[in-house]
Amino acid sequence: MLISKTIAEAQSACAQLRGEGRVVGRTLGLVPTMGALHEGHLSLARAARAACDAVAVSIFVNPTQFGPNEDFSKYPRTFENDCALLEREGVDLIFAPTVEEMYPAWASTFVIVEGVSDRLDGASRPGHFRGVTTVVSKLFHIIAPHKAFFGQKDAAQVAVLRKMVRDLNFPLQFVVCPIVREADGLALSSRNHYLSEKERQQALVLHRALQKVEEAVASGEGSSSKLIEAAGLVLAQEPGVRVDYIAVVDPDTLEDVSDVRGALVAVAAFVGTTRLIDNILL
Ligand code: PAJ
Repeated sequence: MLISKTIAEAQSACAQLRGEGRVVGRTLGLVPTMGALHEGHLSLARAARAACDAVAVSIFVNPTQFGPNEDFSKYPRTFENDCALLEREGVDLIFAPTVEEMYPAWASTFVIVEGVSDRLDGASRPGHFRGVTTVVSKLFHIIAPHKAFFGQKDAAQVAVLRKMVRDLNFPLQFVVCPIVREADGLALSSRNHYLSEKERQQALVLHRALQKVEEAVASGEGSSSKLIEAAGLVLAQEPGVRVDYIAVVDPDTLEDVSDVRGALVAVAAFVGTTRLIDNILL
């Protein structure tokens, strides 16, 4: 497993991993991450390992997707442990650039997917998706993967990036993998590190609210406002939890829908000061 900190080194390593110059090429998969790896990230690495001949994982805490009052400086960084986990998964390359390597002082180009970037998390975190689309575009150019793997956990990110891939004709397959949860239902997240034991229990209410929505749909409820109300009642039972949004939307456009079939039900809430998200597809 090669650990590369520079773009030039990663580019030449990836050319080799793709088998360039050979009669028969090899498929290269990319898993972009910000590190602090858990089973959710590892599930993406395994999906890439199963679907591709070679796998690259990027570890980069991307400053441009954090707002001025967000957790960039205290975001968990566990690089040594991440490398050990990825080695075990048979990953070929870790690309772990510095901030200066990815964003030299002279760089001034950003990628913006208009419309969808301003909904759900984009509405709560202005400029967040501009940072995500810019860094993921750069990773796609540097690594040039045939397939790129993302988690359904970040449903709005999936919508924004899928649109970017279509709009800008990135020559790759965009693969979305299911949400990995703890046994009690909590969606795995690097930000779960921030939770106290009490908050960890309170955080379960996000999953409970989504389960309530699933039950309501199973018993015939088809009105999105009724589903939002039902989820809101469950979330309100946990006083330590402040709702950011509850939305029933089209999974591609993130616009509100009245017909809930195939809709994305997404919630975001602050547990103490930690902002958590979760979702289900109906
Ligand atoms: P990060 O939060 O590290 O997540 C990296 C990838 O892991 C994302 O595609 C995310 O959806 C996926 N993931 C996280 N938790 C998951 C879970 N419980 N189950 C399944 N997949 C999960 O998302 C980012 O980083 C960044 O925005 C990035 C795309 C790397 C750009 O900086």
